[in-house]
Amino acid sequence: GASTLTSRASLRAHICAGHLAHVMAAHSPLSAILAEEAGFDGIWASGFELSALYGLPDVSLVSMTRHLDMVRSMAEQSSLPIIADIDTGFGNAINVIYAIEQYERAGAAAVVIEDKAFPKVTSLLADGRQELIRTEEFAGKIRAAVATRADADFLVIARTEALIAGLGEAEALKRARAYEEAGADMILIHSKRKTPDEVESFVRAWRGEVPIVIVPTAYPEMNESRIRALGKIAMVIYGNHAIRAAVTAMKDVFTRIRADGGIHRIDPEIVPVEEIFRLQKMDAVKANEDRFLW
Ligand code: SPV
Ligand code: MG
Repeated sequence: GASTLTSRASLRAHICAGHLAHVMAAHSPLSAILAEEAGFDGIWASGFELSALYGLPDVSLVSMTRHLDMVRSMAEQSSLPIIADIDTGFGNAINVIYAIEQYERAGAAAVVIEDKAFPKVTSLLADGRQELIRTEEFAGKIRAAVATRADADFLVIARTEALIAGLGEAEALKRARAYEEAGADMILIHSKRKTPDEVESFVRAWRGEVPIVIVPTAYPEMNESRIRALGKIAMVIYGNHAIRAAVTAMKDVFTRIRADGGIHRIDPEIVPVEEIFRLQKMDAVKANEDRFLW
């Protein structure tokens, strides 16, 4: 898009100016490139998507180094700010200190840390076994993150799973308040309710100063015009639509090739190999061949 954000400073400025940041999940540098070309304002380095890419459930199995490596690889290929999903922060506040140092160096613009116990269980599962840590303990993790960041524009986003865990709005508000006091730049409120009412009620009741982040995967009717009308929300994350799009497309194409007995019918319906060359920046290789392969 015309107003593509290209740094930590611009992400913070965008949010402080009251604009809504549109953030797309990615699970690879290639999906990050496509999200940038589509005009999103940021990349969600989703733990769910990366777990799924490895064929694993999202239950703290993907190590910090594996996730960090992906963040670095995305930062090499996309200039968009990367919002890193660091789950529980890989342990206690001591682990969070190391994680913040690493993610900041890897080029992330923000981290989201959630108040679940390690190992976490994925949020959207209907009967997920959800366990939260004490509010004071999680506030300590947020204070550790804020104290550790070197760049003041690096955003520390505190995510409460109180609604996901079925603890109710009062507990969610109490936790969000404590996390704001601990220094969080934004509060992510997550819900697996199929309708927006639970999140809308939280947002209306929120009296804090910091803006809210939502991930409306479970309640897709909460579109951008409804989000704007509600106010207080500064970031919307489309949490797993890159991996779901990839699965949809691959299933369809693979099935068709088997059914058609070859690639002859699908060929004109998928991007040509030249489009992959473009995404790989093969033109730069050609130019360098002319310059240097003498
Ligand atoms: C993720 O994308 O990894 C998230 C969002 O944390 S959710 O899967 O809905 O918990
Ligand atoms: Mg996650």
